[in-house]
Amino acid sequence: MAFSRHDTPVRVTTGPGGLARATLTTAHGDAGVCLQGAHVTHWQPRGATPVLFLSTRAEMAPGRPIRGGVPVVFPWFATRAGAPTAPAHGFARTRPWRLDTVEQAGDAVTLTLLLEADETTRRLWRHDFLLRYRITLASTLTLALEVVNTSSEPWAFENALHTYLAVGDVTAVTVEGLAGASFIDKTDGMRRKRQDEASLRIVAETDRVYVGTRGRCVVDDPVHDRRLVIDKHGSATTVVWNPGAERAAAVPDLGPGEWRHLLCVETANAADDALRLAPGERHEMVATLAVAGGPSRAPTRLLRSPGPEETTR
Ligand code: TA6
Repeated sequence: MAFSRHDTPVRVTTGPGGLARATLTTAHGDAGVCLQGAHVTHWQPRGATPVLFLSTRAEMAPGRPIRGGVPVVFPWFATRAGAPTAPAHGFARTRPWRLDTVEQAGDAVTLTLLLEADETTRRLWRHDFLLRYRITLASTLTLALEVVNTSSEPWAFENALHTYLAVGDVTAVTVEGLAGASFIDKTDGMRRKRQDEASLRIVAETDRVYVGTRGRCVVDDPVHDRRLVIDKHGSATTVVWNPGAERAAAVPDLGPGEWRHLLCVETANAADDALRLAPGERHEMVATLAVAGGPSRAPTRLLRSPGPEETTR
């Protein structure tokens, strides 16, 4: 269906801190996207509590990262190797992106945002690139990040959709989908470990980079009586992060006690899974978030097997 200005499900306004913000409203729910960072700050399916955590102390200001929602991480994950003063998680999350198109198909709406190299990004990372990010709000939220090498030489990169999920009480949730996977434990000197437990419980500060993990994760939240289902493709890394009480107290843009209400389950390519693109090559990573009922009333249609791995490389 062609997009018409008269029934636009998308409004662009100036939000807190003077940042441009797109608000999406469809029959399925609402979402908010800050054009700085192409940062999805809000997703609330109709009748549900918000799926994404956003800190009450999130800083909304030009050039500052936002605590919560879905920061887009590129071209390096966390601290850049050999450059400890480079901005954590790269620059994509703090650069102004361009809203390219709004498309409507039935009751789904897709926003496409673009980011290209400029003088600021070249000062931090010398390569030319194009990022194309498609955000689709339907009954699910689908986030598709395409990376294109527009330069004349090959380069390597890491990326992540650093998704802050809103949970009732992080100490009560379980994360399914990572049994037997190897991870780098950032809370224990980057030691390599294996998850022997069938499901993960958050009992302390948790900061794990699971490598070689391409499957679905399910966060079972008994307090909200729902399961958050994350399907992905083009991603070999899953990051699970919660700062725990002590570390959270030192994070200035997190409100008191808010660590309990967030769990990051990130769709990524990082560490061993960093990618390399030749000139003209592209790569797509897609995360689809869905809400299913609690264990007692889970609709099985959201619990199908993930589709085959699809990348455009
Ligand atoms: O993805 C997990 C992580 O890398 C943690 O180590 C933690 O630092 C978190 O990201 C938040 O990073 P930020 O730069 O947003 O404070």
